Amino acid sequence: MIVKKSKFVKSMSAFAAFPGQGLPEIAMVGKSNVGKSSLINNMTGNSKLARTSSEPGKTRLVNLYLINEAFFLVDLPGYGFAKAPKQEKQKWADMIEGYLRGSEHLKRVFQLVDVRHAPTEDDQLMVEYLRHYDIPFTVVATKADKLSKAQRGRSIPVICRTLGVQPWEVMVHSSKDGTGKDKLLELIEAEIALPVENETP
Ligand SMILES: Nc1nc2c(ncn2[C@@H]2O[C@H](COP(=O)(O)OP(=O)(O)OP(=O)(O)O)[C@@H](O)[C@H]2O)c(=O)[nH]1
Ligand SMILES: [Mg+2]
Repeated sequence: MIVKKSKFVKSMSAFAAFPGQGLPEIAMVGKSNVGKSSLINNMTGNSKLARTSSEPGKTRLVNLYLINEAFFLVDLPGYGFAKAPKQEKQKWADMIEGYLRGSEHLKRVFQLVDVRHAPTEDDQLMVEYLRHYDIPFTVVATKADKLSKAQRGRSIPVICRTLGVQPWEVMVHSSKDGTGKDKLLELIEAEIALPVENETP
């Protein structure tokens, strides 16, 4: 798929109706600073679409981006940012959960993890949550540019074991050099072509 058009549509602090609702949605989930917003920018080829930062805790709302007038990429706040005030962390968790439970058109979640590190306990809880609510997800091991191929070969099995997924289910990605971007876009293309069936609870 070629992304020809991408635009910001809406930010929301709690799940609510939004313009264009009904089109399929693909959401980014992962700990703070893992690269969720960067992934959206990389996939759309628009480095200014979603705001990113080297400091964790940049995305603080549910942000919707309309792509090719055909589907939404949904950027979510991160979890696991230890230094954030407790109240703020709770707010972000409520937003993530509110969106994941509220959206009727969520087709797939991209569960981001840092390719360099074993997934955290929060990552494991998130994956358990997605499984529990039958939300299809793909593990995206990002920041791949930070490791050699050999190093990735050692770290992917750790990610697989920790999250209970198979190696061929993990998409290796880098927002810096574009590794894996085309595969992710193909996956989205296949996903949005499917009819909407089981709506999330
Ligand atoms: N080298 C490298 N850096 C990356 C990659 N993806 C993201 N980054 C950097 O990681 C930092 C965090 O990226 P963001 O996209 O803002 O992360 P986020 O997950 O949206 O973070 P929050 O909004 O705080 O939850 C930024 O400094 C990015 O430039 C990548 O693939 N490779
Ligand atoms: Mg972000």
